[in-house]
Amino acid sequence: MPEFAPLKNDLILRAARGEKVERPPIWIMRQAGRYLPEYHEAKGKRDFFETCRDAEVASEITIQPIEHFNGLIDAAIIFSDILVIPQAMGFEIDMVEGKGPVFVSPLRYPADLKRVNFKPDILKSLDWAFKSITLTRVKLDGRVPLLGFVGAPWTLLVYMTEGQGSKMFRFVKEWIYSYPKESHQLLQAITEACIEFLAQQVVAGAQMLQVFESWASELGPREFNEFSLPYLREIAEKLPKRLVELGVKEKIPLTVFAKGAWYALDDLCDSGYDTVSLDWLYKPEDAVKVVGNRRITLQGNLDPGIIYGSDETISKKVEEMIAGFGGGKQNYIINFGHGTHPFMKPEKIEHFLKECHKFGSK
Ligand code: 1CP
Repeated sequence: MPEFAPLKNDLILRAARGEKVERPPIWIMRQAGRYLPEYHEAKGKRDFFETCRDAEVASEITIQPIEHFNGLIDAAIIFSDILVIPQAMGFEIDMVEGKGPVFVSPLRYPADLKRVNFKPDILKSLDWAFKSITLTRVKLDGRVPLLGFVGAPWTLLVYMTEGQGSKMFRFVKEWIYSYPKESHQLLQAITEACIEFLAQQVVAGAQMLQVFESWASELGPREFNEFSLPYLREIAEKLPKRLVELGVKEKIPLTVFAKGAWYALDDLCDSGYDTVSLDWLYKPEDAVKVVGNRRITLQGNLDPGIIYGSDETISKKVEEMIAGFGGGKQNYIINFGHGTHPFMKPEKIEHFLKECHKFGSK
């Protein structure tokens, strides 16, 4: 592993380990990207995935929110996307301006599986991601930890079959209800690719990891237990072993974010993750009760839409959230319940961050 500068701010790592902290650490899902004017400047006319693959530009974009909100954010998350695993498995994806990712040939029938690379060479096919992580660590110079991430297997199955974000989820439902055996084969292959990708991100310099199960909300409890949870568990179980094989000595905190799976919190707390990230469907006090005395750090969970409210409303909601998580001095990381939107004003986000510092330090 390359030698990097020592960390000047390790608040988020301490919070993820369950240590008492001076104030809860903060980062924001999609903190880099379209709401920041400097993102558009750095990206220019480049295609989205081309931007991710350019280590110089991707590292610059990763660090933008850290510099923009000077000292208010406690972690950087590498600028990339969850869809790079499908790319490694052989899918071609266009990023359509104003629409989002569109798969050129999504999977519609089991016969389409012959187009899928079930055992991608992650180190080779995603080499650009590792270069970008290493360069970002160097440029961060220990200011804050760098987070790596993957999309969870179920969420990636949604994109591979639907081909894009969806409202009805017709195709992925066809897969799980008509072709469950083949769905599981694919979920298993995605899981293995995810484990290797996470492990290699750590070797490249990632200091904490998050698994994004963004479409958990499309599954009911039984289906979540069949098509999502076993694979989330497998990631948490096998990743530490793979890290040991790769010579990583320290324990790397692992977060799971299963958006909409409120019913699964109890199970997620027993699934091998250090941190469980919550959307805004949970009342913090209730989530804390579900965790009980288990060694879990909760992350979340205000509706990012709060940023469209007045400064006073933002302050009030921040105060309530932190109080709901018991004051935030232990087992808590502040985040939104989902990502920022492109229309959000950076000044409003800055107000949110300052209020988190204010109420979190009390
Ligand atoms: O600051 C950061 O968080 C930067 C890195 C990042 C991450 C963690 C990006 C950049 N994307 C993601 C994860 C991601 N990508 C998720 C999981 C988190 C979530 O639920 O929001 C998902 C579902 C995606 C898929 C994706 N990529 C979408 C959603 C499509 C849909 O309708 O379902 C979109 C629009 C993208 C493109 C993308 N990824 C990232 C950015 C900044 C963008 C916008 C690209 C652009 O037009 O500039």
